[in-house]
Amino acid sequence: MHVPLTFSPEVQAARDAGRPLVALESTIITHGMPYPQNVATARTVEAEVRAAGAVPATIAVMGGRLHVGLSEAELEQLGRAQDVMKLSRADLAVALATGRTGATTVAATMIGARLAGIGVFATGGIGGVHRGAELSFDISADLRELSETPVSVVSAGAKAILDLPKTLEVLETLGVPVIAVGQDDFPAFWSRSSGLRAPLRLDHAADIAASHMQRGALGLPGGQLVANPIPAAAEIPREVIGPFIEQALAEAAAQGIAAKAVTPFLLQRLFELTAGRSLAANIALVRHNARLAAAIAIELVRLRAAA
Ligand code: PSU
Ligand code: MN
Repeated sequence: MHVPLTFSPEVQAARDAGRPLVALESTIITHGMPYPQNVATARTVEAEVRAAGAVPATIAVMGGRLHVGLSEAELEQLGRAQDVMKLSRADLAVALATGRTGATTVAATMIGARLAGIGVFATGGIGGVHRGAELSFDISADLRELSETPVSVVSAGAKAILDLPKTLEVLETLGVPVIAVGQDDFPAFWSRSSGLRAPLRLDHAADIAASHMQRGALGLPGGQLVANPIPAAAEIPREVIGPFIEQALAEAAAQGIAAKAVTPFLLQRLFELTAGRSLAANIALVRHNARLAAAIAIELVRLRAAA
């Protein structure tokens, strides 16, 4: 059986010409932001990738096909749709086999990127170890995917809605390099610092690309978590966002929100509690990550040509 892969014309042309490609996820569109800001952001992020000299490939499952690169109309359709499936590693095959439409999480987008030969992927925040995981066992499949699938994921770290120390511990156990960019601390999405030191630091796209290639040469599976802090001008300081996070978490617990619904619930509540400020920060950091991912993609093409 083959994978029902569909490349957009733009992505197909980039593949044919050996141009740098950057994968983008779609759960951020369907479950991470409200309409219409979600579609506008997806377009802006794609434009950032192009302006930085690479080609964007937004990944989603539509009508039972794994799309790598979405047209304007497909992006709009996905962004408007209600009750879109949230597809992680566990769900991808069922969705494809049964002709469904769904958005890909970080884990599923990594799988799509690997199938398309794309080495780098830009997003906002990754899933991680949820607070209270010692009781709920809620640990995102994104972490294991990073240890299995050779794609470098550019994020702004992980949200403080998660248990960040435990998230870093699990990544260390899984052998995933966690690389802060331009600073020593692991960033916390809306805030530049989590107060925790990242295990590794690289300040240049060329080094991140070289390290990505070196992992392949070593025969190591898995990718890299590149943690790029939000631009200072867009930051929401930890002491400002902290109380809202506590409130959103308390509401999730009181309402019995569980499993796949946890992350979307918290994101929506924070959007409401911060009167949209969380969303503005989110857009700024994804754009910033798109630019870094494009720079890494360009370096990957250069290194592959030299190899
Ligand atoms: N964290 C965010 N924003 C997001 C997500 C996570 O700050 O949009 C999305 C991503 O698609 C991520 C997924 O892969 O949620 C993780 O969900 P879960 O925790 O259910 O694995
Ligand atoms: Mn989960």
